[in-house]
Amino acid sequence: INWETIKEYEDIKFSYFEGIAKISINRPEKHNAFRPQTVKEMIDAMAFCREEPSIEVIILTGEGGKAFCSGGDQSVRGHGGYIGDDHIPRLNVLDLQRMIRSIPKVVIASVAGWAIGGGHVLHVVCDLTIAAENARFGQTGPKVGSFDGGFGASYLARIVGQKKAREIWYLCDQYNAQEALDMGLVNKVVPLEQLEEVTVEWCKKIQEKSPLAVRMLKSSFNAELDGQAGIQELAGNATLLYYLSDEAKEGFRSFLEKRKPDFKKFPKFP
Ligand code: 1HA
Repeated sequence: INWETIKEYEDIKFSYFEGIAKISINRPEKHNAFRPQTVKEMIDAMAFCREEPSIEVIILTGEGGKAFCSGGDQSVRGHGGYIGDDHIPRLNVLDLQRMIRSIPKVVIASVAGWAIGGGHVLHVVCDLTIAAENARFGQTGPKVGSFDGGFGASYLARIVGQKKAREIWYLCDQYNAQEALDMGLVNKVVPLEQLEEVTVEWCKKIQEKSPLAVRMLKSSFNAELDGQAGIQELAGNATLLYYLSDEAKEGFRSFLEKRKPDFKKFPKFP
């Protein structure tokens, strides 16, 4: 696969192939742990993906084949968060999690090796996860002095059930790819050397489908779980569809033409 660089970054690779964008954490010497800069770059790339119409599906992954992401970089943890060059402690990965959920395009986590801690939560919030046989999953928060009580707890529990989610967090055990598949935590397990190929195949299958239908489905899945923000997302898509109708256009046109709108002519459905 001939990936073309979209933009150069320090901590991530951001590339494009036939409607697919790939955001790949590039800190393999730290098992792709993220620091504030890493997350800042991922947020920037995600924002680009949202705005760019030629990007249809997004892959989130890590370089090196040994790790997807091992969570927050513990060596830059300080008083109040993860500390970057500006000396300000941040938990900006939470913003990235929300972006992954709300972007109106499917995001697929392609996981080789470790998906641990905040890195585990990143795959959890993706729409789909394809795991290589060497993938290992788990949370470490209570071991290293952290916890993610947001999507990392409640959305994880929606996926694997309350008992299993509590086990994952309280025991901080690690789970292999087959165990992850068995608990519904991942969609598919493939040999490591086929990971990228199968991930791209899944992207292609999604790309053949009606983009508006897929978009509506993503926001529908979110709506049930994300409260008013979820409903806002779904409703925003309903507004988008409504704006495409002649009935909605009659509204603003009549205003501009300084006449009464004529909505009578539009069909009423049972
Ligand atoms: O919980 C949150 C948040 C909650 C709310 C809001 C925001 C949050 C943001 C982040 C997080 C978190 O992510 S907390 C959880 C942080 N992550 C961890 O606790 C995982 C730490 N790593 C490990 O447990 C292990 O490295 C491993 C099980 C993934 C792999 O073990 P292995 O194969 O024995 O490799 P290891 O030798 O440990 O790691 C290779 C190198 O990568 C080591 O560096 P070296 O000694 O060779 O110089 C290791 O220190 C480094 N490394 C691995 N993970 C991290 C890391 N360095 C910094 N931070 C890491 N997370």
